This record gives sequence, structure tokens and C-alpha cells, in this order.
Amino acid sequence: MKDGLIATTREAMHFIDGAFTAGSSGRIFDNISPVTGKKIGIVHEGLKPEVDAAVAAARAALTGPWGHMPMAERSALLHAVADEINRRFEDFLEAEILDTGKPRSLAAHVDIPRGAANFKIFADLVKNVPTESFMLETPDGAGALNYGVRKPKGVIAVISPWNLPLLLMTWKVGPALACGNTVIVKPSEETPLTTTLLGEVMNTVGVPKGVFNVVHGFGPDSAGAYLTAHPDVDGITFTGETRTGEIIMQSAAKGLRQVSMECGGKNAGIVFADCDMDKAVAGTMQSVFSNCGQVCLGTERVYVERPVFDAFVARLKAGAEALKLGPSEDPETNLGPLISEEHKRKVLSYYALAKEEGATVITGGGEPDMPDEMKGGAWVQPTILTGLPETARCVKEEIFGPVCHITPFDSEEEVIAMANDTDYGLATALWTEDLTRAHRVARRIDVGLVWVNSWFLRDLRTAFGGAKHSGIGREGGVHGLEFYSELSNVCVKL
Ligand code: NAD
Ligand code: 6OD
Repeated sequence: MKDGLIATTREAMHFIDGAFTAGSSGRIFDNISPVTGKKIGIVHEGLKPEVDAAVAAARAALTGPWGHMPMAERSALLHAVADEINRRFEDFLEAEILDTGKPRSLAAHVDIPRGAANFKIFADLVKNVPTESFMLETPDGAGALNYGVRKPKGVIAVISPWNLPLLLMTWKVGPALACGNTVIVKPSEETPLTTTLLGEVMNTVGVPKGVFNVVHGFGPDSAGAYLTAHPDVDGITFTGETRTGEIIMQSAAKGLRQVSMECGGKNAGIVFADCDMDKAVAGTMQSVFSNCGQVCLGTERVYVERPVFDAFVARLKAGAEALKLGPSEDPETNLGPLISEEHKRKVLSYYALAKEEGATVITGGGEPDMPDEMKGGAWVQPTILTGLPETARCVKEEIFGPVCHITPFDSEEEVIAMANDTDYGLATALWTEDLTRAHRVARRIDVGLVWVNSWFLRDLRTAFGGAKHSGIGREGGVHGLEFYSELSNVCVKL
């Protein structure tokens, strides 16, 4: 581990106006390893004074060098941010692994490269997005020219979760900065490290002070609540639980601040009898168990057409039982721990509830027996359930762990109705070799994202977001510009 990373790990500080600071709250909290349950380091908690300072720095930066920077220069700086993350790849990897306990191979292939790519893709994109123009006919015959101009929205609050900390934070910070805004990030209290390291990157490549700020802390009565209630914040982009999103929307209502919400899911996987079974099993293994089931897009409800139900359940069971739980560094590990003891208690409570509700536990359903050094970690068994009615709480509520319930179905109509019978509307994965069926069904599922014969295949130019309780708005590609910029119309009478 390099010096900068060691210091950050020991003591995660706020990053305000280009400088690291402990702030004045005097409050700290422990950063706990999910692998061992032991303390990794401390984190400074920000309260109102830290949030006020960060918002003031972000506001001032809008009229400083950042505000005057030509788009091409801003874009080049964001490329430099991505390059510097990649240059410090090992530091970011180590930090992400320490915070989350996820397998090194997963973080190395998904979290860190995507964390960097999010800066490049949006830096390139904003340079090439046209605005509209209209010629208006006027009674004098001279006409008027209307054209759209995109301006930065202003100061953006970024509230991010713990499951893909760098990836999901830069997914917001990348487009926000590309559009010329300034940001204050409140990372999850569970995963402070990579966001803190990003402050070092910003200084190294010369992003003007105040453009990127970080305040650590919790939600209620802490940095999250103070930031989202701050009157000088122009927009709030949030990823996390639906319930938290509702609370943040109440804060945003004051001053009519715009929100972008990426929230929970209870996503369906639909396996038709005409699928390629190898692909369907491998894809469902990924969508259920990747990141220990802590992916908002993950599948928690699997519907399998009756003729292949038993074969599918047997193969998913074999796959789940072959998963290797272990520390991040072990190259054989493909299932890490949950994020925290608190989350482990939540997931285990659903395992217990499933049994009370009458589920058949195909595999798992409890805590694994881990070696002594990991006994204090947040480990749970990968779990497959069957036999619950569609009304059961375990089929309705988001669990966010390595668990799915599998239900048989007999017709397309029936499975579409079951897939849509949820308050959420984030993602669905369809498994079929009949492309006509795939297109027909995809359009009828009430979600923001449908995958056919794949899962988590991401083209960053596409719209991303959820329907119903899964979110508000779309980020990704040009769609994020609706939130990250203010479109104004200039009307010129000729
Ligand atoms: P969470 O809602 O508990 O926390 C998310 C962030 O909100 C954290 O930084 C937290 O400190 C902050 N927060 C909490 N209360 C707050 C308040 N009152 N005011 C301001 N900020 C507050 O979510 P989590 O447990 O970190 O993440 C898991 C959840 O996120 C799951 O529900 C998952 O589905 C969802 N998620 C959704 C997406 C998506 O893109 N749709 C992506 C990842 C995670
Ligand atoms: O890939 C992304 O851009 C994205 N927003 C993924 C979300 C994963 C949810 O846990």
C-alpha cells in the first residue's frame, strides 16, 4: 500500500475547496472491514459547518477559472482525471476492496475501470450534443430565430451508496463536471475511501479548487441531511434506497430543487423453455450472486417456464454451492461478504422470514462457517428459495443479498403479469432464443432496463434509470443532460 492510501485509510478526511480537512465537528466514526469485522480506520463526520463550507466553495468555483474554462479544456481535464485514476489503479482497487470486501477480480474488472471511464465518456459526449433551433414566422415577415443553449445547473449534491462506491459516484460526478457544474459528494458512510482518494486525483491533475468537494457522514442529522437541505444546492442526484429517496425529495421540495433518483428494485429474471440453458444459468448466477447480491439491477425473482423448471433449479443450486466465499485477495474467491453487520442482520432476517412464509430452501438459508479470522465478518450463505406465493414479503421486498426465489410459469401472459406485479420497475433479464418473443415481451415489462440473454451489459450512451418506485429521471448518454444542465431558449427577432 502506498503512503497516500495508507494515510487515507487510517483517517478519511473531507475534501473541501481543494484541501483535506478534519472539519470542526470533532466527530469521527470507525470504518469497519466487512471481511473481518475489525476496524480499518476512522472517518471524520461532517455536520452543518462542513457542508456550509463545501457548498460555499462549490458556489464560488462556478464563477472562478472553472466557470470560464472552454469546454475543450474542461473535457481534457476530465480525461486527465480518468488517466490518473488508471495510473493509481492499484490504490483505488485496494481502497475499494478494503471498504467493501468484494473480490479483487470483480473490483478490478468492473468498479475501478468503470469509475475511470465515467469521466471520459461524458467529457466526450457533451462536446457533441446538439441543441434545437426553430425559425418562427412573424407577421412582419422577418421571422425570429430560436435556439437552445445548455448551461450548467450550478451546485450539485451527489449522495451515493456503498455497493459500487467509485462506479456509482463517478457515474454522477462525471456528467455533472462535464456539463460545467461543481459538486459536493456525500459518499456512503460504509465506503468513504475511493471518494476521498478522488480528491487527491483532482488536485494532481489541476481541477480548480472547489469544483469537487467531499463531506463524509451519515444521512439523518448528519452530512447527508444538511447537504440535501442546503438552500444553495441547485440539484440533488441520489442513488440508494427508495425510502431514503422519498426523504431527500422532501428536502428538495423547498426551493423547487430538481432531483435525479436511482433507487431500489425487485428485479425479475424470466427463463423461457426455449432459452440456451447454459447462457441462462450462467447469466442468472451472475445476476443473483455478483457482488454478493448487492447490485440494484440484480435478479431476486426468477420465473422459469415449467418444462425446464426442475433442470434450471438443479443447475442454479449446483452453481450456488460451487461459489467460493473468501477474502478479496484470494483469486478463487467469487463471493465476498455483505457490506456490514447491520446489513447481514437484515438479510438473515429475510432468510428466517422466508422459512416462516413457507419457502422451500433449495440451498443456503443461513450463515456459512468461516475460518477464525473472518468469523467477525458479514458473511451469509448464497441462497435459493422456491415455493412461496407471489404475495409473500420475500417475493415483494428488496432483500439486497445473494438470494433469489424461483417460481414456475406456464404462459407468456402469466409471466408478464407476475414480473410486473411489483412496486419497483428497474430491470429485467429475459432468457430466450426466440427473438420475436424477446422483443414482444421486453416492451411489456414495466421497467427502465431490459436485458435479453445478458445482464449488466452497459453501453454508457444509453438511458439508465427505473420506473415506478425505482427512480425518477434517466441518467446516461444525452439523457443525463436533462438533469445536469439547464436548457434555455434564446429567441432573436430578425
Ligand atoms: P441508502 O439509501 O441507505 O443510502 C444511500 C446514501 O444516502 C448514503 O450515502 C446515505 O448516507 C445517504 N442517506 C441516508 N439517509 C439520508 C438522508 N436522510 N438524507 C440524505 N442522505 C441520506 O442506500 P444504501 O444502503 O447505501 O444502498 C443500497 C440501496 O441502494 C438499495 O436499495 C439499492 O437497490 C439501491 N441502489 C440503487 C441503484 C440504482 O441505480 N437504481 C444503484 C445502487 C443501489
Ligand atoms: O452501470 C451503471 O452505470 C450503473 N448505474 C449501475 C448500477 C448498479 C446498481 O447497483
